[in-house]
Amino acid sequence: MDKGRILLSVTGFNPQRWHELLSAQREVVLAPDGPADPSITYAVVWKQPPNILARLPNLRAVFSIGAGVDHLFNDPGLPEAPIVRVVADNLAGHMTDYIVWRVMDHHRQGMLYRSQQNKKIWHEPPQRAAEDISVGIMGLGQLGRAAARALLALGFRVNGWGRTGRPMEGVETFGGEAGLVPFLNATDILVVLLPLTPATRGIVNYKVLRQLRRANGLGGAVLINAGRGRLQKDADILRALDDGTLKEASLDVFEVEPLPKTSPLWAHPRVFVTPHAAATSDPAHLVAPMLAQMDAFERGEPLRNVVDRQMQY
Ligand code: OXD
Repeated sequence: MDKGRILLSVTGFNPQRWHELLSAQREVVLAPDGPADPSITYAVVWKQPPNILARLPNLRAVFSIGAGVDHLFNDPGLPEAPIVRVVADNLAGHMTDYIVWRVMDHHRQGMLYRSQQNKKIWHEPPQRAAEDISVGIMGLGQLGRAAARALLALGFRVNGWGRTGRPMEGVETFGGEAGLVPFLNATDILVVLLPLTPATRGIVNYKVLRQLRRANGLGGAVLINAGRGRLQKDADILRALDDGTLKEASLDVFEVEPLPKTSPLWAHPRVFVTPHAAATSDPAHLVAPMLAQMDAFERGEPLRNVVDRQMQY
C-alpha cells in the first residue's frame, strides 16, 4: 500500500513538534492541495477547520491528538474514514496526576488552609482518613480506570459510573440511568471524566449535584471536572456552591473556553480553576504509536482504539 501524505491540522497546539516527529517517517502537509487532494491518506487533527477532511478522497483514518473526539463530530464534513483516539499511558498518567492532586487537595483541606494562611490564622481542623471518603468517577474508560487505581492505592473508596457499569476490581460500579442516583448518593467527591456526546451534554447539572452525599467527613460534596466543559452547567455549579449543595469544586473545563473574564467562577473562593490543562497531549509520546498504527494498518492489521461513530466516543 502506498504510504501517502499526512494532513496535520492541530488548532490551539503548536504544530512544529508534531510536524517534526511525524515527518521523520512520512510526508506531512498543513493543508490539502486544492479542493480535493488524493495524495493525503491520514489526518492528524485537533479542532480542524470544518469540511477540510471532506477534501481528502483517499483518507484511510483520522487520528485525534486528544482523548476526546467531540471536536470531530462538530465537523459537518466528517468523512466515513475510521476515527482513532489517543490511548496512551503518558496521557493517562497526566490525568491521574491531576485527579490525585485535586482529590488530595480537597481531602487535606487545601482551600481552607490557603484562606487561613492569607489571614495568618493558626488553626488545625479535624483530620479524616482517606478510607472514609468515597470518590465517584463518572466515566470509567482508560483515563477513569487509571485514576481509580491510583485513588484505591491511596486508600480512598472508589465508585464508578458509566453507560454499562462494566466491573472493575476494588471499585463499586453502577451503570446507566438506573444506576446514576445510587452512584451519586454513595459519592462524596465526584470526578467527571465522561466523553462529551449527545447523551452526556449537560449531565452535571443542579439536579445531579443535589444527589451527592453531603453529610460526610469532608463537610460537604466536592466536584472535580476534567472531562469536557459542556458536560456541566456552569450556572448550576455556582448555584450549588452558593446554597451548600457543593462545598468546593476543581474545574479544568468550562462551557465556554477560555473561561470568560466575566465568569464568577474565576473569583469564587471555593473554586479552583485550571485552563483545560489536566492532561496535555505530548507529541514525544503520542506520535510514535500513531505512526506504528499507520504502518500496521498498511500491513493489513486492524486499527486500534477506533471510535464508535454511533456512541461518538
Ligand atoms: C483531550 C483533552 O481530549 O486534552 O485529550 O481535552
